Amino acid sequence: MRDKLINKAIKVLEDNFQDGGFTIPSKGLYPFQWKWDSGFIALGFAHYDLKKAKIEVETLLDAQWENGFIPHIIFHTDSDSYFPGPDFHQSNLHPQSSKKYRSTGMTQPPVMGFILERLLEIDKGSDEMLEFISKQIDKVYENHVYFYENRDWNNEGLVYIYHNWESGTDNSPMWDDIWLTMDPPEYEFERRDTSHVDASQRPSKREYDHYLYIIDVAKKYNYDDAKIAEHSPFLVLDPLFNSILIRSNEALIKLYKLLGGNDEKIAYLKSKQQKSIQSLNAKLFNEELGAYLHFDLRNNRQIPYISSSSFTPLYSGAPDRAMAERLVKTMIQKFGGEDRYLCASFDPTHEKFNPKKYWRGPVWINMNWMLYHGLKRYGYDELGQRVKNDSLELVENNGFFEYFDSRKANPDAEKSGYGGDNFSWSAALLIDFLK
Ligand code: 9YW
Repeated sequence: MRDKLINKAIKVLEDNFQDGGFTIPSKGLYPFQWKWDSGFIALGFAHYDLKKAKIEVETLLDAQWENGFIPHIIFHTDSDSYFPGPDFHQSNLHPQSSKKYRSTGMTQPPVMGFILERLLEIDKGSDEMLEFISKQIDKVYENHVYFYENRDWNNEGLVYIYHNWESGTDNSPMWDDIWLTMDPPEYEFERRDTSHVDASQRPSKREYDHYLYIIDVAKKYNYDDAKIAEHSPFLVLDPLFNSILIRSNEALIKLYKLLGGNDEKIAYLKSKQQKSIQSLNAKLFNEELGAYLHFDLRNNRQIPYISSSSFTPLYSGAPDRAMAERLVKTMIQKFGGEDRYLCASFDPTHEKFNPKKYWRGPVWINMNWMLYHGLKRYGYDELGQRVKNDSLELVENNGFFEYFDSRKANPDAEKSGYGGDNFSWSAALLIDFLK
């Protein structure tokens, strides 16, 4: 069974690997290279084809801008099966954008630090992998410096996102109250996603109007970070994004130490790390709700909803013992009923929960992968194992879908896999789970 599943996962990755040296997340629906997908995908390749794992990382980092920024989508081809494409985003408005690749002018969670660390683990610390890392690591470091120097608005070690797509959790109910503060124009455009996937599993047209409008604001200022921070109607501190940054800092420090030298870079990362952890705990942890929350910088308040992102600080190592205990309690009480798979992307006890709609409730394998490692880090082995087993069961029963229904008895459908099929990170992380 295990081998059969791994072989199927390999087939998904092989079919999605493209000539240009990158892997699409899912055919039709997502025809380009996405930043955080690439990292997770590289882990799947690394278990059976190290060359492809390295190419995936290299191609992504090759699209880095002169200021250290790495875009969320690299448009390697002219595919028109996706909207909004390169002509809408116009990354060339930014003076330091890549001259080689067209891309978006927004980013995604900085996973590459911990991805490099995991690649070295998978390759058992080999000299070849260390050599590869030594060639790539400065680009990842520069990406972290970019974040701290340009996106840490209050100089508190926490970096902002200016668009919901930067969070990776596109249509989460987290943003609903922000949408209420905006009244974007009605855009005329042709949706492409809903020609590949059932519309009930995707964001609404009106939600897309908001997404497009924020991009237009950023474009008006040529994607200048300071101007965006001043004018974007959306400006948020995301516990997921910041936890990933913290976890990747930790990995970079470890890898630089292994490589030797680099004292200044290590010192920089360490000082930022300390500040980030302190502020994450002080500003985003909510004792009453027992979870880390998003912070809306524009409206200066915590957003009082719990999602799977609320637990990802476990992966970063930021929570102290008591906080970790509190998080686990919340996860079990609200997300962990016997009738549920862990971990729903949004609080199943909340009225905004929707078990079929994208980031408003379904289980995502990449989130589960981070939660598994986070729970293990704090010694919650049994709960971690449950997250892992649930992930495997969902994929085994339904296939390599993009997201899954968290209800064990699903009254709505025979299959509980939704969104894109043959989805790359579901395949890649299944391999990493099983190896
Ligand atoms: C979109 C590619 C991306 C992921 C995001 C996910 C989705 C794209 O797909 O966004 O058009 O909505 O939300 O996290 O990187 O898999």
